[in-house]
Amino acid sequence: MVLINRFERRFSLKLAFWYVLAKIKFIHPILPKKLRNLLPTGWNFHMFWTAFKSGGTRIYNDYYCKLKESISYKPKVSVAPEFQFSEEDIKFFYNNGYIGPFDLISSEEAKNLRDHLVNSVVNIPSKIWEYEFQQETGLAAELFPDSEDTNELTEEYKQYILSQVNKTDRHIDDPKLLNLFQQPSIVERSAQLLGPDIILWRSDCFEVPPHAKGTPWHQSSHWLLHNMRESVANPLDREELFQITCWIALTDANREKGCMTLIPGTHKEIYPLKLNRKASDVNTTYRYDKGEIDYPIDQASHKLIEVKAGQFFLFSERVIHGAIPNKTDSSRWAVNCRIAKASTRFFSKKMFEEGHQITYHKVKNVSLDKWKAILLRGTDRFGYNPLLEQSIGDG
Ligand SMILES: O=C(O)CCC(=O)C(=O)O
Repeated sequence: MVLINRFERRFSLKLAFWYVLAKIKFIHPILPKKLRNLLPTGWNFHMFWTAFKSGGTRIYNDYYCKLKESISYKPKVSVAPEFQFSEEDIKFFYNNGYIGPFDLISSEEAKNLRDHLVNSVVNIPSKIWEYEFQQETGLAAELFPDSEDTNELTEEYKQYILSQVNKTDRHIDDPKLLNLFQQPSIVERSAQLLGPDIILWRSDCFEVPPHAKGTPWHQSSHWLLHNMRESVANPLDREELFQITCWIALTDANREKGCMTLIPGTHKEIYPLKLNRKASDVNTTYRYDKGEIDYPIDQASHKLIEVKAGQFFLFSERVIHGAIPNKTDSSRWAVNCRIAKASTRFFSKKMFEEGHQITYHKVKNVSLDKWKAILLRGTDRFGYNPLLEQSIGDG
């Protein structure tokens, strides 16, 4: 084991103590809350060992696992011919981590939706999320020590978080967005990959402003992302394909205008982040800017996903992805949604009862009262998630 400096050695010793304590579950109720918040309860041994060996300079921000090879590439449901995938298509998805693009709405409809989004959604305070601000605490703060200049909860920072919050899960209070995600073109294709019973649990809006640098490379299957300790997404089998993302362009997204880019095949394994433990040399608030993904990005072949306004593609959010810079004078807009097997439990009982923490955003007591999953297709035989009462096609 090579421990380069004393900060790293100290970190490893602390982590070993927390990891052992995390495994002794029966004593958790009597531990002080401050200590409990330091326990990596949702980590497996590989995650601990990687962080320990590296003195905390390599950290998983997602649950470490590998994707199992599928035993069959047959579509999991039969659908109308216009949405039909072949076995070759499904094999392509399993090998590469994406498929598409496909047509969804006309470019005129996409433009109208973009206008609606900009004028009537992302600038209107979300009624879905209530939260309070708090400096990063617990394990997340230990893992990602902030440099001094970002430690402040400035007004500017609070506005930034508000704008992020306003873009998240707006399908719950915006029928137009919900209706878009419920289109058979998306649902029927997703069901062939995931199975007949599927839910939508998260959506987001993404702007790459004129001449902005795009979205950094990342993987995002929402295992630990929120507080670095516990999983947000809990499928029956972590190594199965349990979730996919649908990404819909509301403006053209091409090599001039901030299109998505991904590294085919990287969805088969989760990679750690590389960090500087001495002091944070990265100081942006966007979560994965706090570390660079530990993958030879420069040597890999990048696939640009160029799409026209109104088209979408499906991908595994575990594939290493990002968006390239927007060189044009107008914003690139897109919306996405995460679609999962209905057997996946999102958020834990404790998160519902005690309020959720998104420590990397410096927010606590996030109320999940208004959060609901949407049954997109089939039935929910599990009852793990509160469902929004809305029939398909409403809106
Ligand atoms: O649209 C973007 O720039 C990023 C989208 C993204 O990261 C995602 O859909 O997971």
